[in-house]
Amino acid sequence: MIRTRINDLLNVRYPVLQGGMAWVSTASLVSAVSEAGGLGIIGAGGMTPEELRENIRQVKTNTSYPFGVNLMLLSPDINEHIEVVKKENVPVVTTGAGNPGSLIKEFEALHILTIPVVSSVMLAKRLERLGARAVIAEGLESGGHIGEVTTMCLMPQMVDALDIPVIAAGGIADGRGIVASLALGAEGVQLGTRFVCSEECNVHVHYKESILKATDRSTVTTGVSTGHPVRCLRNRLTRKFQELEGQGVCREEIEKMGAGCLKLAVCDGDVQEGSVMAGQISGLIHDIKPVQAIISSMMDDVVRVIDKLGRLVEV
Ligand code: TUI
Repeated sequence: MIRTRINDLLNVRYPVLQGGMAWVSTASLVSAVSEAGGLGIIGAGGMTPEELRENIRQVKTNTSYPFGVNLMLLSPDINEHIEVVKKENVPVVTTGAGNPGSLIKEFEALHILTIPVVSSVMLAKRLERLGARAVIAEGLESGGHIGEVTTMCLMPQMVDALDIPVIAAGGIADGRGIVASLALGAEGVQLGTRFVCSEECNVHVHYKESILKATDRSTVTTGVSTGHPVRCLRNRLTRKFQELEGQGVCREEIEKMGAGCLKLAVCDGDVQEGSVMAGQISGLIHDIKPVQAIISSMMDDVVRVIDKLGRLVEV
């Protein structure tokens, strides 16, 4: 059993969070993760305010364990999403793709824990000063919208710079990854891609199969020229993106092309023209399993790996 400040902060059995992925993290996945002892997180990005409210209510019906909502700060509906979260008694909010700033105090007053996802030490320190209760440090191995530093380099620098607990994200999909994160000073981990390949995740089966087929070099980063880098599995869409970016096509044009592509892959299963956001760890994922099996076998592995490491020490 692994116990850190995150267990008590979030009131969870395992310090394991499920990434609040837009279009992917809906009630069925979220409640399964919370039931299995982790923290399931609804991805508000892509949802209408009504859909978000429905998903929150569904999770509360399915489980009495804590859960969270991820607010994608670039969402056009962000203000309405904030109102829904405030009204529906959501215990934990994570934020992504921007600076949550003054939201932290507003949520804190309502006893909502705010845990920003960050990809730089500078922003993390600012958010700690503003009252963030923990941060999720996301390395560039992650799928979707990413920063510029790897988890390996980001984690120890975050841990040294902050007093609040740091949760590692990006490149973690098994017990070894969790132990490595703990070694770097993490008090929790967040996994996205691993949970996409679960039975309870409602993405199109073609999306899951693309991840199962992936190897270590299957992902690429698009949108670097627009200032919004996004990691996806290589396909016809990413080749088209790279061609346009190489020709210096303007940011607006490229972003217009990207809009709606994630939904196309997740909902319609078009894994050639759609955006199949997934992390660099995709190549490690070989099966689709129930969430409970993913979490329990991973936590068993954590104990085995730590035990093995202990035996490396000569006395
Ligand atoms: O948010 C994510 N990952 C995402 S959001 C997303 S939805 C999307 N759909 C289409 C195109 C683009 C995105 C898919 N994946 N991860 C959390 C994260 N946040 N990673 C990095 C950051 C971040 C970046 C800049 C956090 C703060 C930040 O601050 C900038 C500032 O304002 O200081």
